[in-house]
Amino acid sequence: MKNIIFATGNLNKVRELRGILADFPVEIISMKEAGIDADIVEDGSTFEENAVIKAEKIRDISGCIVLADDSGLEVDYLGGAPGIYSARFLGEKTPYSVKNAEIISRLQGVPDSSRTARFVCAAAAAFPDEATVVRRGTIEGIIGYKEAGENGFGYDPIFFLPERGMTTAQLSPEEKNAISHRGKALRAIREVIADYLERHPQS
Ligand code: ITT
Repeated sequence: MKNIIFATGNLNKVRELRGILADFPVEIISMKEAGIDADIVEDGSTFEENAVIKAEKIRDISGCIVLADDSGLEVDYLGGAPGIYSARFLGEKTPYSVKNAEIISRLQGVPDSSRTARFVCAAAAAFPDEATVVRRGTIEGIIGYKEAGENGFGYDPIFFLPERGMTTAQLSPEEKNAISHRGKALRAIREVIADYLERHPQS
């Protein structure tokens, strides 16, 4: 089976990706499993640019097909923040309970209609001999009034889906993958990789 490296240091992303691509006949290996320990500077100005930076850096090191995900939370009332800085918001090592509490407090007194937000995921596939392809997926919701749910990771406990009456941290992993930004972006990029592999049966 073909090996594809997933260029991320975030084990939650690896877990979700393995669920989303469970029926895709490729072996997804993490950077750690591939023995790659690279420091990647995410200095792009969009999710897409950062996803391409990560995928191409690891492609250059490994010579393999490489997938990368750059994602985050855009809160409309905060002008789209934390956006591409979602991992770095209030400091990379700050617990998400603190980051989530801060977002809730910045929205104190703001009504539901102005609490709109979205998760964005740009998924990039870099190839040894072809141009990199990037696809975006999003999911719309509102910022909740308190954390709820134990599943997922990061900002999931405050990302409330009005039509479901719960946060993405209260969905099962399968339910989240079926509707999430990451699920949408990775299912789109799966088509791109499948097409590449069909044209490169020996790769
Ligand atoms: P890599 O760059 O190594 O992949 P990272 O965690 O630094 O890992 P990003 O730069 O893409 O990843 O930052 C994304 C952040 O956005 C992530 O750390 C979460 O805080 C948040 N995020 C992304 N997807 C999310 C999701 O599905 N649920 C909750 N929070 C999410």
